[in-house]
Amino acid sequence: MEASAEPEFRIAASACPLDCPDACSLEVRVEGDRVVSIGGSRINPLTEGYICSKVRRYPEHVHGDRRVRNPRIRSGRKGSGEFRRASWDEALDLVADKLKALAGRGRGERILPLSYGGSNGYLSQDTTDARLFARLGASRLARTVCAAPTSRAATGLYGKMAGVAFPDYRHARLIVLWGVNPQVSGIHLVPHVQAAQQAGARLVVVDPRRTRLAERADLHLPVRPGGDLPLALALIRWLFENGRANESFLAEHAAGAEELARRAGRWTFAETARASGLPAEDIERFARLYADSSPAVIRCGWGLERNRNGGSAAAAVLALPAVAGKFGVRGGGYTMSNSSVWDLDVAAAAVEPPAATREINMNRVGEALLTAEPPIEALFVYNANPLMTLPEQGKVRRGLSRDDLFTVVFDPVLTDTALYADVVLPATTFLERRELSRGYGAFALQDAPAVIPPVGESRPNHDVFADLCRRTGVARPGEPETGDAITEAILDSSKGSTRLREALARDGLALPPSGWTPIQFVDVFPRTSDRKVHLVPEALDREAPLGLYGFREDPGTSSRPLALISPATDRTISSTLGELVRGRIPLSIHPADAAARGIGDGDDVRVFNERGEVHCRARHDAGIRPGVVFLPKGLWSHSTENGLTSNALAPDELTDLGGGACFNDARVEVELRRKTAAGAGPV
Ligand SMILES: Nc1nc2c(c(=O)[nH]1)N[C@H]1C(S)=C(S)[C@@H](COP(=O)(O)OP(=O)(O)OC[C@H]3O[C@@H](n4cnc5c(=O)[nH]c(N)nc54)[C@H](O)[C@@H]3O)O[C@H]1N2
Ligand SMILES: Nc1nc2c(c(=O)[nH]1)N[C@H]1C(S)=C(S)[C@@H](COP(=O)(O)OP(=O)(O)OC[C@H]3O[C@@H](n4cnc5c(=O)[nH]c(N)nc54)[C@H](O)[C@@H]3O)O[C@H]1N2
Ligand SMILES: [Mo]
Repeated sequence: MEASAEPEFRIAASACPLDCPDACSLEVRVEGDRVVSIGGSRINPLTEGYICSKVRRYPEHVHGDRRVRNPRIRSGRKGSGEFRRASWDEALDLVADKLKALAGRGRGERILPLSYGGSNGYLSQDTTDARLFARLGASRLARTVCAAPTSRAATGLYGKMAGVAFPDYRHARLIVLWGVNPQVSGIHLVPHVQAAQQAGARLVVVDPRRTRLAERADLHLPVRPGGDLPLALALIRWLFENGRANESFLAEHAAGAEELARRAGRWTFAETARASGLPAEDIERFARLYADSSPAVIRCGWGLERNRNGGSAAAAVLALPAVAGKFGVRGGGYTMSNSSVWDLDVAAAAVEPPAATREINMNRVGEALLTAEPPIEALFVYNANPLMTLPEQGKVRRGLSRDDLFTVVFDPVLTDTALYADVVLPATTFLERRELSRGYGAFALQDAPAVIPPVGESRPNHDVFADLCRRTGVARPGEPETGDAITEAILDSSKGSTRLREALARDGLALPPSGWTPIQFVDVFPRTSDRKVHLVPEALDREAPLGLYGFREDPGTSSRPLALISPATDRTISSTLGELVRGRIPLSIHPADAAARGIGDGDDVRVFNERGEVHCRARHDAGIRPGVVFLPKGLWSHSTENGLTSNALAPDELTDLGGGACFNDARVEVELRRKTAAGAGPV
């Protein structure tokens, strides 16, 4: 008999731990040791059986030609990407010797661990790695590249209260998408927005770009980047001045309402129009629509935090539902990040409390590599691709090029950053190891086993850092080291560990104690000391340079008039999967801005400021606000002509709260480099 044409396969359950709100439950098709396709399952109810186009391409990432299969040691100059193959023993002994030598001479602070969002899984970060670096006395990293300002605001005002669940958006009469683009960055919210619209709900989108959802909105407010703070304060002022503030809610549930009203007082519609670049009548229309609609829900994203006013802007947006009294009903309130609904404590697995060593803000890593005293002599990169994701790419690259810097890059793929490594270590992807994970939108905790064996000689993070603890002599007997032991320790840290274990074992998924569709101020309350909303929290007021809600003007100048923004696209997750992006990626520019510069659609341009320049093509885009240009985040060097990206133009100044990144404060000029016959093509 002839063998069947259909190869042997099996379907395995998994969960996506990548940096996204949705935390999809997955169905993975495996043939032999290979992942051949990935789709969504229904274990996480939010996933509803479908996933994004990026993760559908994940098999190409797992088995692709940029995959690192063995440890490598540098053989050429830094950045050349020339390596020789090494054994794990040789590579880890080399790394351990370097780390031990620094720590042994009391120079542990010259070691900098650098990790961020590669995997949001609990096992990926802050377990044995934290133990290793704390015991070596390494410098600490402030993980601020994303969500630091919004997180400060949400903590200060509400102690990070759980937000409105995506399925409850169907109950809203008004949905506000503020600095968020779920069509690419968390797709499972979209059908709920559409269902609400079909049932008659209004949609407002605040975004400098006319995103696909903005096209279908009742009101699109193409705010100038960084203008969200005046816009939110204008609504707050109008609510207070027109008797539309909910005084009884504020009296019962809020502190600081009078002070907030006072600070919002200067933001008349006219003054706000000047600062935000929006027509005064649209701002007023927004204010009336918000006051008149209930339930009204605000989905606050991260687009509004990535500028000098980001923290105060997020705070003002989050203050709105309190001032207008939008809580207490299904589909009313706000959604920010829901990651803190879990009481799991990863530190329980690390065992070691962090040492009180110096802290380096990751947005200033370029600067730190070049000027920190004492200098950084060993950099250990994992779960991150700093060359392509941090501000001041030029500084980061010069730092990584230092001959006296010893750099380790631990990643499943050979990233642009890895080209600068002395030692490259192959990491497993989440499909090759157990992972306990949760999203920051969906209310779902998932425990997923490995679905294939490690590709090549790759190993999981916790395993390699446990090994390094032993090789550097800082390991102690009995500490959790395996994926299973670490998972147990993390689950043990929850007050509801028995319930979580039962649910995970039974369903592969657990819901938080609040359930998966809590109503704000009915099922969940602020986790502040007095369970009230703090509208002008003192700590935030002290931290912000101009005080909370203080506005800093646009940093544009006559020679750098254009605001360069770099939001997410549906091609990558931050820089993850960027190796699969084919062709060059163009800069989006409004036709009027292009015409003023003699730039045709598809022409080669130079985007520049005092920090550097990016060479790419221009693409005319009438959907972008004039005065704003757009080159996405997460590109790899092969995606532009000269290998630099928007990060080369982004300042390393910090946001008003949380020490966050000011990517969208990049101010640039664009110049024609060469006329081309070809158009920019599809993007
Ligand atoms: N210009 C510009 N830049 C930006 C932004 C912007 O708005 N504009 N936004 C930023 C935002 S929102 C974020 S979150 C940051 C993200 O910044 P990063 O965290 O540096 O970027 P990622 O692409 O998430 O990088 C993750 C790396 O981790 C690797 N990885 C995945 N899983 C594992 C694992 O299990 N083990 C190990 N060792 N490695 C793993 C991936 O292969 C990838 O190379 O980028 C920021 N960069
Ligand atoms: N496909 C995909 N999904 C992702 C990611 C990804 O890279 N790709 N990244 C993940 C990560 S790390 C994060 S943090 C989230 C981010 O999720 P989002 O917050 O949705 O994404 P951003 O890309 O930060 O920007 C959202 C929108 O803000 C707009 N924007 C830019 N500047 C401003 C401003 O000053 N004010 C206002 N109101 N809007 C502005 C942008 O044009 C963009 O449409 O998405 C996650 N999901
Ligand atoms: Mo992010």
